[in-house]
Amino acid sequence: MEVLLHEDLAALSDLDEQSLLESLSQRFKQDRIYTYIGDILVAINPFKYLPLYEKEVSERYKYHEKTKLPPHIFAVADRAYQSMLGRLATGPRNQCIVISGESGAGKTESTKLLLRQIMELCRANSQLEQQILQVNPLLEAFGNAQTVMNDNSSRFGKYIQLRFHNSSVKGAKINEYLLEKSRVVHQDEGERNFHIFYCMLAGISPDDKDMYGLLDPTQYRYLNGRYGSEDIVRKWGEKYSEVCNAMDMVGFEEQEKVDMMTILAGILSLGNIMFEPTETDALRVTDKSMGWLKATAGQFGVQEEELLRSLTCTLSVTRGEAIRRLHNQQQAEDARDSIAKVAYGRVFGWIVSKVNELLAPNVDFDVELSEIGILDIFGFENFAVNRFEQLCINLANEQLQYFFNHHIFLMEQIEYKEEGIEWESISFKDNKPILDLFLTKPIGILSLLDEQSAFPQASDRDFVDKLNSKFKSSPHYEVVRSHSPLFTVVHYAGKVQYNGLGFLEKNRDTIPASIRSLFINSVTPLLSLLFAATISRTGTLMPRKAKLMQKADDNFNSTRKQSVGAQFKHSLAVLMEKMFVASPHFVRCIKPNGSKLPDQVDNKIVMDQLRYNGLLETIRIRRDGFSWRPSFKEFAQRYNILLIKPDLPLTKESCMSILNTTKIHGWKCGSSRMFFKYWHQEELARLLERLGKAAVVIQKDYRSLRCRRK
Ligand code: AOV
Ligand code: MG
Repeated sequence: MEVLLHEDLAALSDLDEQSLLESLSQRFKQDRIYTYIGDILVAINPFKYLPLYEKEVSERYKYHEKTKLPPHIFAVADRAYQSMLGRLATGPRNQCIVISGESGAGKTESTKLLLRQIMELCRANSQLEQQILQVNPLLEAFGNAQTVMNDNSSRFGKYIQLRFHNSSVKGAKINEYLLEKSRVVHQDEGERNFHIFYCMLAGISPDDKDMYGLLDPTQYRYLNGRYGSEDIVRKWGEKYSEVCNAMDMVGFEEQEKVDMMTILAGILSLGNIMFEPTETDALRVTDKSMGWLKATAGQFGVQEEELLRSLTCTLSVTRGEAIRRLHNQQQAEDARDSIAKVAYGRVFGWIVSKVNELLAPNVDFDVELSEIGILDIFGFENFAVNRFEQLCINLANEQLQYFFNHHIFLMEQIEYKEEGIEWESISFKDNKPILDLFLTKPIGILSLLDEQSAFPQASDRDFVDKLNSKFKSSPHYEVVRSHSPLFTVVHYAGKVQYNGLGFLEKNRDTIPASIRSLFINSVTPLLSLLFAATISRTGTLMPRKAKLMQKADDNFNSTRKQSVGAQFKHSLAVLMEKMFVASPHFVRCIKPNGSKLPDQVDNKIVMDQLRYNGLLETIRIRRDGFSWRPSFKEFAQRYNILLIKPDLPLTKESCMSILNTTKIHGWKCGSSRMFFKYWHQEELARLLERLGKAAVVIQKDYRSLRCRRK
């Protein structure tokens, strides 16, 4: 029993898959949801309230000694913060906390707890710290939604950068990745639209409801005619006031708030516009939905005729001549849905840019500031139907798994070899080939998608045929025989079958010029601003001039616009660049069962996660390996004080003499660096601290002696 309850699995001498599962689930049954593997935290989602995060607990974990307290998410915050201050060890000052796990495993909750504890550690209790915490409800309302896997599923990825000067926070920046805009117009069985729609409808006052032209929630097609029980509606109502408070706090002006809500109402009305063919070639709005057309035009602040035109035809310019092409019914419905998606996407981007303005008022990003980044992306997904969005989400998870592998297995073992450390190599499931399948140029999945997207006549079928012909012999790809354009990717976390329908359109994501000019001419100030300016990848609004120079967006689809896939690939690469030069801290979230239930462990589901996360291999490398590897110079510089010889040469011999004065054992010496176990860092920090205290005592004694002498 004792062994089963071990808090650090890396300390166990013998462990196989079964006993690993057993240890974790025994601990889980006693509400011990956190377990260490050396310096890595494993967190199992309890799906219930646990009294683990009270003020008093938070206090206890501030500047704590890891071995003295049970594993905790607050401990990760503490470690990142102290490392950022240079208190714990050598290494880069910038830190990143990487939280991974499949959808519903607890990443977003962990992120919130980490943020809260880091803000507690800064202590100053300034307005900025409060603001950093308070923007979250706003982002979640607009960016999260209920899915079959998670009632509060993040439908965008975020990397939060906290910037510090010494110990206090000076600013924060949120980078958002790939909001799942398609959710605005379509949700699968058992899923919902973004929270904000339900919150708004539940929480708004009757007067405001009239002002925005909102009707009964069950009327709206984009909400699938579904609303919720009284209990749920009450909760949404409460959430709405939270969102409104957050908006006030972020500093939205009254008019901006009104505009934003009116745009949301407009999106809902727009969704109800239906079309039917006429006797001639033209298409008309059904009689029943004429009212919705009028309502939408009013809410968007645009001319009804102009809205109708942009729904029912496309204007293109060929050799200086404007040519109008009438839409068929499908094209009109697509135009309607793309207006809804682009409007929602722009509102979201604008909110993020407002939040960033608030959180980094005067941060000069050139000044030497240190940083803690927290990455909370959308977890690995495998639904009944998987679309372009799932492909991007799963690619991001693939990239994160690679980052983990690279850090934990690859770099470490390469250094053993280079430095002549005796080592029995530990194999791990390298997912580089899967990453290459997506990212390689010119024949990765994303490049082929771009290639096909560039042909106006190409179909989704053509794209999938192309994949089939290129990758049919790849071990990570499977051809699917079907009338639909299906294909399967064998991901690190399992096989996912994708439906290629809509891939080309979603990847192109072009806004027809008529829609842009429709919105630019809107009398709703916010709407016209959102389309006159463009929103950069980082979420900041850029003036139109800069945008034109960047050629980011296009008119009449004539200039080349970067595809969604290419943009996403680029932002992942930028993110990885940032993370590779920081000291990483890993939190591996595990979902105990597939039914969102407390106190239940589904052995198969957990075992699958342990396997694809490579947790057993991680335990082995943390147990046998040396995760901290400072150069002789770094080590001697920092710890020469233990020998009380500040002018010690920064050599191997000095490192050895320093260590020989301590009782620390189990370290090794390479050809240019030292090799330490993960716990050595703390032992050395303790020695330094004791020495620091001793120095204070000596100083005090000396002073009192002098006083007495006087
Ligand atoms: P995710 O971020 O990993 O999924 P969340 O953090 O949203 O998952 O967690 C899902 C739900 O599990 C939350 O809404 C809570 O109800 C519950 N939960 C998670 N962690 C805790 C905890 N520490 N204590 C109590 N309940 C918890 V996704 O965003 O879908 O990939 O995209
Ligand atoms: Mg989440």
